Amino acid sequence: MSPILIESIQAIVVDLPTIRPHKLAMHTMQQQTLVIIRVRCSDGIEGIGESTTIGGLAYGNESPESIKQNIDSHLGPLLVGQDAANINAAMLRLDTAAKGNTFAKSGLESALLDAQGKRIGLPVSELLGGRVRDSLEVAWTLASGDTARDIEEAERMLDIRRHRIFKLKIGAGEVNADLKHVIAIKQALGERASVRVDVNQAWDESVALRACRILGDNGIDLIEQPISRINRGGQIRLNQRSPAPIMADESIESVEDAFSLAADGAASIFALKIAKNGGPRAVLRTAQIAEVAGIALYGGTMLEGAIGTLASAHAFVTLNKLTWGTELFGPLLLTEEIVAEPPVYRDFHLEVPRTPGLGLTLDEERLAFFSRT
Ligand code: MUC
Ligand code: MG
Repeated sequence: MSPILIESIQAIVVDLPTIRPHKLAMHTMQQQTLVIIRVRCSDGIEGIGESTTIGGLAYGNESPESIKQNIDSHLGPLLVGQDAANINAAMLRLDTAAKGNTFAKSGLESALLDAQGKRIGLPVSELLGGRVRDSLEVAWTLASGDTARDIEEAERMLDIRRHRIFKLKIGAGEVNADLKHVIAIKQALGERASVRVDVNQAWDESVALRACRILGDNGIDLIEQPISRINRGGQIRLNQRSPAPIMADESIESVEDAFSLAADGAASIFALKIAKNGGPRAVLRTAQIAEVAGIALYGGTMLEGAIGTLASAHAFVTLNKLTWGTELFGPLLLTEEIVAEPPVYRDFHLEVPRTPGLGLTLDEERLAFFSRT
């Protein structure tokens, strides 16, 4: 039987409005930009994927525009004409010819998995070895920048049973004001919620040593990426001294980063992100490193829309243990959809479809409407 070939690859930049501004240490998002990947195959099947980042180049090394350009000029042409069903060979070809570019590779790997799942009638989770759960607990990020508004938002989420884990984005402001903001929210929510912070690398070690102690002493459950990804010594010391566990996020830009963080004892929790590792298969390698090193896991997001969110979710439902849950709420931050059936959030969880592939269909009209030409 002749192989099914990859016939064409398209990367489409889509700008979508958000429900409110989303304030991170390095950038305030006023909208979100997705890169949607379409992989068309010779058997008529199309796979869809997503390569999305935050704040142009503010967060990572790839921007929506560079992702599209690198797929159009380099990565796409390497895949056209290759066997669509051999995802190992396709990704090896990309890794051999192109360094880094994990966001772009993640969207391509997701699209190949989606196509293969549709082809053989299996959900992506089953292509990845099989799921051990059908839904994932989902945290919400409070990032309006205003304490009273954040408390109101958290209360609403608890009332409608959508979220009971809250991550606060801090680090943009003065540290004592940030600590006051976090403690006020924890006091308002009490034992009804898990409250965590993400500093997005904004502190230096001298600030972080004191701040982590205060946060831990005030009931904050987890501290994400308090200092620069470059300061490995500082991360090791903080991991030993902080009363609240330290999670690595920006420190992991590849599976190799995950290995060296684990070897150095620089974090006790890893944020798993398909975009940072190069796809749903690649992120599971990071998860396996963590598992054997005794590092706990959390299902992270780059605030992707429905496609990137479900590509992540299909990988995360295969994990033995996800001690810290996930933050796969990206689609809920957007006011518009480009898929026919949005992901289902119910009772603090995201439900992961059992239909073939990722379980999503593009809404062509809406995609065309929100695409940059
Ligand atoms: C990050 O740094 O974790 C994830 C959730 C959120 O609000 O921001 C992102 C990025
Ligand atoms: Mg983070």
